[in-house]
Amino acid sequence: AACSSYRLRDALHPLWQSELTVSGGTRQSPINIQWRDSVYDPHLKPLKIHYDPTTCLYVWNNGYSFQVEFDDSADKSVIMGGPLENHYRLKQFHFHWGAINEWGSEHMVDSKVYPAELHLVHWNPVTSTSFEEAIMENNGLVVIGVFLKLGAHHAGLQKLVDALPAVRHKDAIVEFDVFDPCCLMPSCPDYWTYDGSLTTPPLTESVTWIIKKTPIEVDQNQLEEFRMLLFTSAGEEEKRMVDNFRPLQPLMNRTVRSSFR
Ligand code: 1SD
Ligand code: ZN
Repeated sequence: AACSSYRLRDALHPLWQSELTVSGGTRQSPINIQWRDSVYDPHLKPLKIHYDPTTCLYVWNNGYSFQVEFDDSADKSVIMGGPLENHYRLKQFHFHWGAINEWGSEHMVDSKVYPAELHLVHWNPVTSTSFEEAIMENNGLVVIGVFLKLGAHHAGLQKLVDALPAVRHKDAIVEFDVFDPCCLMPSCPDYWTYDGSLTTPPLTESVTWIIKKTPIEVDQNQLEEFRMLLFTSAGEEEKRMVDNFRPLQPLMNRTVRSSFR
């Protein structure tokens, strides 16, 4: 029953009407990561993250999630190492979450679903001149995925949560300065990596995914603040921004590699 309601949501959400016309890909996201089928790769280096908190610009409600945008005009907030051949620039981060704690993440691990998932979206400044160009290129993007689980209050996340009432409606935007998204990263370095796609239109198969093994903890109130946001613009009949995740996609002919044994 839950499964068919996800499909109904997909069919009804305006963003998703275009998916019906996307032809079958071979490396779509998200996926269910089967721990025992993932392959340890000793050549995978530790992921290096250098974010400059002053490159953080604003937070906006794009009608599907809330997104924190960064100045990506220079190599100031970058990641390197891990499975990557060069550095990638941070463009934005956003979350996906459920109406209730029982679901919300896009990826799953051994069919376990988390209440929310953070995506930090980066682009390749060596092979592209802009984020928009990188979306269309093989290896153009790297998205780091971090699961959120219910637990302790997250002090770093709270600064962002406090900004959310200002962007309750679709298209609302508010300044959001000097934030280091590193505070949203689990301390454990372990990750899985695989070749996939964006999980929203245009669903291009340009993403190297790096999924952190260890979730971060957030408390119930913080998740409830996510759920207070709206898909709708001011003046429209209010629709809560919840269940903004794409259903699982087939693994097909792909291997998920792990940085750990
Ligand atoms: O869901 C996001 C979407 O909001 C947008 O940020 C897009 C990039 O333009 O990325 C997707 S996702 O594939 O990172 N989930
Ligand atoms: Zn996402």
